[in-house]
Amino acid sequence: ATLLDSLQDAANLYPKPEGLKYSYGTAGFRTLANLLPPVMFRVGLLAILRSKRLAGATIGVMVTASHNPEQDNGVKLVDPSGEMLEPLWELHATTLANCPSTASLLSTFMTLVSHLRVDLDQPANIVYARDTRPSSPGLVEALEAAFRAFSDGAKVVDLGITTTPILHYVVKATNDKSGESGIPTQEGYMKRMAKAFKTLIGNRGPLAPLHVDCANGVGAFALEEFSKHIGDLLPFRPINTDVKTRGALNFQCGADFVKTKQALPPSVAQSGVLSKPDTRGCSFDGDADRLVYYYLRDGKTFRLLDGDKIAGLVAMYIKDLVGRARMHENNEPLKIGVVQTAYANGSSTKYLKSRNIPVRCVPTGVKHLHHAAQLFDIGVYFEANGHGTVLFSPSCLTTLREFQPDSPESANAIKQLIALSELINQAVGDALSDMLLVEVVLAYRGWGAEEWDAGYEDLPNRLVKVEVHDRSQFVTIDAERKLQYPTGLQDHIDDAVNKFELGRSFVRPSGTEDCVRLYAEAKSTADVESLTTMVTDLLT
Ligand code: 16G
Ligand code: ZN
Repeated sequence: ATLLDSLQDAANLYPKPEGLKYSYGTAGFRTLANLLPPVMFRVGLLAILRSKRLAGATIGVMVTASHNPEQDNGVKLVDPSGEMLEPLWELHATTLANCPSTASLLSTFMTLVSHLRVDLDQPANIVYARDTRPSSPGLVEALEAAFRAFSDGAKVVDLGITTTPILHYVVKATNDKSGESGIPTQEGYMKRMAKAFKTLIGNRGPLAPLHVDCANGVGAFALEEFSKHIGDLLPFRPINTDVKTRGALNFQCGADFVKTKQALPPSVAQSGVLSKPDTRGCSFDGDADRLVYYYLRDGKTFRLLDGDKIAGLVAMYIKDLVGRARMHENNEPLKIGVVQTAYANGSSTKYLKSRNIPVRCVPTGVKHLHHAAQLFDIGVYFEANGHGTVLFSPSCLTTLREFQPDSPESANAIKQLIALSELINQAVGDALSDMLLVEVVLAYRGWGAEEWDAGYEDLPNRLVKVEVHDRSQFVTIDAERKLQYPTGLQDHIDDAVNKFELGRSFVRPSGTEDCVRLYAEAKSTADVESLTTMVTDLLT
C-alpha cells in the first residue's frame, strides 16, 4: 500500500468529533482526555513531518496535562534543541488537528509536505513519553498508530512514564552529537546531575532532610530514581507519591495548588512535619517541571518561596561565583541576567535591580522566557509559578572550560560554575534539578529557608480569573503589562492603579482557559483588595 493508503486506514480510526475546535496553545494541546485521540494521531503525523524536514533530527512528543486535573490530558512537541516547538509549526499542528474529515486531513497533510518542502524519503526519529495519567496509554496508542502508518518505519523510542523535563533532556542530548549535553537516557541524566551535585555540595553534606510533595505524579518516580544516586547526601522525605489511586494526581497538592492557594497541601499540614524548626519543604507539579518551596515561620505561619524567590537566590549565587572566578581580568565580564514575566512580584524585581542584576520582562509562557534568557551569558529565568531554569550560553561554556585561573579560589569557582551548568537542565526547567540547585545555594550560604526568605518581602498581591464575553478582544502590549485593546480600558486601569501606593495591575487573556486574568499588587492587603475590585468592575 502507498503511504496515503495506510494513512487513510489509520486516520479513519481517529475521526475528529464535530463542532470541536482544537488549538495548540502555550502548553500544546490540552483538554479532556477523551477528546484527544484524534489530536494525538495528527500530532504523530506532524512530529514525523518535522523530523523529516530536519533531515531526521530527533523530535520529542510529551503526553501530559501537567498540573491540570487528572481527567485532562495534553500533548506537546519538543524541537531537536530540546526547546518548545517552533511557533510557526504550532499553527500547522492546529490546522491538522482541526481537519474535519480523513479526506481533508490527507490533503492538508500533502499540502504541508509541499509547502514546508518536506522530503518524505528522509528518515524520521521520534522520542516520546507520558505522565502517570490513566488516559495516557490510550493516547500513546493513537500516537503510535500515526508512526506505524509510515511503513518505511519512523524510528521511535518510547521512554514510557517519565517527566516532561527528562523528555526534553533526552531529545537535546540525542541530537547533540558532541556528547556535551550528556548521555541521552534517563539514567544518563540522573548520573550527570548526581555527579554535579556532589561536586557542588563538596564537604558541606550531608544536608538536612527535605520534604518533597510529588503531587501524586511522575515526579515521585524521578525523585526515587535520583535518590539512589546520591545516598544520604540529601535525604528526601517524599509526600504525595500515590500514582495509583484514581483522582489523586494534583488533587489538593502540588506546586500549582500551593502557589494558587498560598497554603500547604492539607496532607503536608496534617503530617506536621514542617512544624519543627529549621525544616523546609517543596512541591513539584504533575509532570515535574514546576517547583515552589515553603516553610512555617515560627512553626506556624506559611511562607511561600516561589519562582521569584528562586530566581533571586540563584542569580545572587551565580553573581558571587562569577566574582570569585575573577575572569574579568582577561575576558569580557560574563553578563548575568534574570528574565521574569509581569507576574513577578514587584519586590523581587526591585531586589534584583538594586543589586545590579539586569532584569527583562517578557510575555507569559516558557518559550518567551527561554529565548530572552539565551541573550545573556548566564540567563536565569523563572515564572512566579515555578517554571524556570538557568541557561549557560555556548560561548560562556567555552570561556569557562578554557579559562586559566590564577588562584585556588578562582579555580574552585570555575569548577563550580561548570558543575552548575551540568546540574541545571539546559533544555527546560526541571523541578528535580531546580530543587538540587536551591539546595546547593542554601548549603553554600549556610542558610535555611528563613534566611533565604529574608532577602525581600513580597508585596501583597491577588490573581483572579474574570469571565468575559470574548477574551480575544483583549490585546496586550509591553510584555502583557498594558492593554492596547479594548480601546481606553488601560487608561481606566492606570487611574485605578495610581490611587494606591506601590500599586500595579494588569489584565491579560489566558492562553490555557477561556477567561482573562487580573493581577494586582500594592503596599497593603487592603489596598490590593480595593484595587482588584476596581479593576474587576472595569472588566464586567
Ligand atoms: C502554560 C505555560 C506556563 C504559563 C501558563 C499560563 C509552558 C510550558 N507552560 O502552562 O509557562 O505560566 O501557561 O497560563 O509554557 P495562562 O495563560 O492560562 O495564564
Ligand atoms: Zn508542568
